[in-house]
Amino acid sequence: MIPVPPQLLTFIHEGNRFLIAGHREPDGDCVGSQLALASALGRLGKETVLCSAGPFRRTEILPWKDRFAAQVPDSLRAGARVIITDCGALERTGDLRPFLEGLPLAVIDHHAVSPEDPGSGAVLFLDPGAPAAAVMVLSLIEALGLSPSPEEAEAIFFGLCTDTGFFRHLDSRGAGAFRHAAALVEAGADPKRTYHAMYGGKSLGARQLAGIVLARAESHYGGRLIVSWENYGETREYGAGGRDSDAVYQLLMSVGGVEAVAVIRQESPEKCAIGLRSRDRVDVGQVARHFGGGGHKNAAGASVPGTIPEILSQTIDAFKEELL
Ligand SMILES: [Mn+2]
Repeated sequence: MIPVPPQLLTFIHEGNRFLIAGHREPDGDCVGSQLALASALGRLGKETVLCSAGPFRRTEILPWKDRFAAQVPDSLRAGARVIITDCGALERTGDLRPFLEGLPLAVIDHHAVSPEDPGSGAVLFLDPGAPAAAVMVLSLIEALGLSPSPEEAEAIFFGLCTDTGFFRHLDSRGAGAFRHAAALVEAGADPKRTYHAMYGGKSLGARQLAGIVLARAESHYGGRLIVSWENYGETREYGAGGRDSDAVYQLLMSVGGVEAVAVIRQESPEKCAIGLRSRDRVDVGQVARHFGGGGHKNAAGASVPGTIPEILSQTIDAFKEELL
């Protein structure tokens, strides 16, 4: 792991008030790393404001929704510094961006971001090899001379489990994640509780919608790519209890011979989100960037204007380079 840059410690020591933000449509790593960071800075006597543009779509993060502000009043922006976690640039913070712009900025991220993305003058702690932004926050907490509290350990463990699919996505280079996991469990994290928080609590409607998406799946490139979709009406009818895309990806990725999965979700009548997963060699991050999106090699996404049939055929085409 890349060590915590001393400039980040200085950035924290010299500030009194911190706006702690992450990417729009937060996940467990984003929320967990923000919560742990805010808690640790609070123990150092700093004032913290947790903020997120939302929307909080995933059921597992709903319990923390009320801790996050969607807007920051000027009175709290005064003299504040910004730290974004699990997020490499202000544009990924969505509607929060106007509240964060113009303030001193530090970035903690494990996505493949280029140092220019956050803009000049930002303090950068970037480690594309880290399994989750949350474990980078753990390193930061330790570098600040603290040990994680039980609540911080739980939040960081939640982030680590989210981004590793409860350790399923790790390979033979993943020993560090297990060392972090052991330390976090010793500090108070509870794997059984975290597992139920992550994978329980789904609505029946979300499972039924997953069934519709599965029934519609079609294979391309000789079975190496599977695509499916859900329309706006279905998202609204069944999806109110939270989406269950992880279960859909997991089931489709387990089909013999499949190398990548794309699920298109109509977000509004004019716009669709493309969710992408892959195994090993196929780089869906590259496919997502083709659509102006981003992410990791094996998990990525983009938000694209257009109808489902248009985006479906564009998505299949975009895999040509990876699969032909
Ligand atoms: Mn992450």
